[in-house]
Amino acid sequence: LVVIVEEKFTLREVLVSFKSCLVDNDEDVIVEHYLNGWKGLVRFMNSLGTIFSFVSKDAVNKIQIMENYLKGENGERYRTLQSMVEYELSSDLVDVTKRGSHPESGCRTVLRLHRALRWLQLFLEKLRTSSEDSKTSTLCSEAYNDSLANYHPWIIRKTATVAFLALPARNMFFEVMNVGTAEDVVDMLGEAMPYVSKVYDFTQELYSQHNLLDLP
Ligand code: 1Q0
Repeated sequence: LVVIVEEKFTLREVLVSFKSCLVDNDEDVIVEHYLNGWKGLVRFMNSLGTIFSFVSKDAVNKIQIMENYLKGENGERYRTLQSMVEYELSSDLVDVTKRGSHPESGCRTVLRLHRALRWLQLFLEKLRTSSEDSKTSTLCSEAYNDSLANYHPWIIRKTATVAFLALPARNMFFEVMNVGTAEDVVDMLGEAMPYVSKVYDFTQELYSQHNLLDLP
């Protein structure tokens, strides 16, 4: 007898998990928890349908790269974003101006996720303040154009734009989030997004201090 247990899973838990990333008075981010937040987001992404698998595939790949560092012999150096940046920079493990012998540094890998987190922030904020008849594809592509699109070549932008058209409607989206009524969703986003913002802001500041915002 095989019993399949459907795990109860809500977007609230995922977003709030970003809270546990922050340590030392919000002056550092635990990489393992950051990746857990991302894994939760990927699960939501996958529940939206296979069209989005080309997006989640890249995110999964980047999560995997980071998990390998964490499991590796220098795993301790990758415990927090701050320690990762210090370690990789001081050991010359980052391609700073053009891709070379370190195409998959932790710093450049996290930067890709960090930029995607900005998209998420913009998109969920739009969703939170949207009216009932708003189109998710419009909200999503506006958020994308103001963030990730600036780092993507034409072919990816084009593909992403087509994929957005397949996004479910606003009420469907809210249902998938599994937090209750539309009103509950709006409340939840208002409560949970500040955690995501804090993580985003910290990372942005750290990367800007070390001139890492344009890593190839
Ligand atoms: C829900 C709608 C999804 C829309 C996602 C927006 C992103 C769209 C386009 C991304 C295409 C990515 C293809 C690969 C790009 C890479 O070239 C790029 C750069 O990396 P590299 O190594 O080539 O320099 N990679 C990235 O820019 C990273 C992109 C990761 C995007 C991951 C976005 C995952 C977000 C998931 C959150 C979904 C949760 C939504 C809430 C749903 C609630 C029901």
